[in-house]
Amino acid sequence: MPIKESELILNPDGSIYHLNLKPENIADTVIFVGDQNRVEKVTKHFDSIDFKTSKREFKTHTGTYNNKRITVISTGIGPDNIDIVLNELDALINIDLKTRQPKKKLKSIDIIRIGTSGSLQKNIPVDSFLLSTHGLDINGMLHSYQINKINNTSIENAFIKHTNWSNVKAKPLIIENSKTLEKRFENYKIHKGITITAGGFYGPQGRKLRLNLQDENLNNKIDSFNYNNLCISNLEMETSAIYGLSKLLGHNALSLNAIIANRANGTFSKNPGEVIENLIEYTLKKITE
Ligand code: R1P
Repeated sequence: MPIKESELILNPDGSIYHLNLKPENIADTVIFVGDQNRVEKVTKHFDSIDFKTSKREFKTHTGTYNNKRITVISTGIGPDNIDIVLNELDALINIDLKTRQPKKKLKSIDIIRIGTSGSLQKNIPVDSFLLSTHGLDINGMLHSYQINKINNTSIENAFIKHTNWSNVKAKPLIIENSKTLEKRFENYKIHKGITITAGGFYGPQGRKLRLNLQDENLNNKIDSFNYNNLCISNLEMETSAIYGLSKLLGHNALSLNAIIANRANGTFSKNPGEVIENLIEYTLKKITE
């Protein structure tokens, strides 16, 4: 049965609904950034750019860097946007948009997030790089899918017990990165850890301005969580959604984070632009090595 027009929505020119892309517009290596203005910060390094488009927060450039074709897409903020970007990107690759049927031979792509993030540990300072070994999903988006083959129940249960997690909130899920990509991008200077992906910036990440929080001590409990030497290193808003949907759809994903805030000692980078630029250059070098 073809997928109905209401479920797989195409624009009049045949491009996919939100991303405004056609299958030929994307490469097999895709870099995600949050901020639209970060797309140019990556593609200014390219030898050439052969395609550009944008719609809402989703801006895309495809071009060549050191003879490798790479696509850069801005995802905007949050796991809800990742749901749109991953599903539409996969549809461009693995669904025949003319027949509206999944292709017989499915293809995998590499997805690398270059993001910013706040560290939770004193020993992961501002201006350092962090590679997410796992995404710890506390926002609930992935529960809309059948995730029971990709999550890690024993770590989740330890986290639920350690934090006395409220059962009115979404059940936490732990999803691993692509180990193949991790091996390519790690080096002795990069910190590693579990990244928590929250569904908001303030209350969901334990920031208190004028509103009281459901659990004022949550960040302290998160800091002290340790499961067989796995610790929670940082908080942001996309990684677990990227890891979860990539695993379900059969793609390889890795999240790299420029640490611009340290929540443990209250510091913020004096030059966040520079650490992001350094991470962009590092990522491009590793992609083409
Ligand atoms: C919040 O300010 C945003 O910054 C972080 C969070 O994950 C969230 O998207 O990442 P990006 O800078 O990659 O968007």
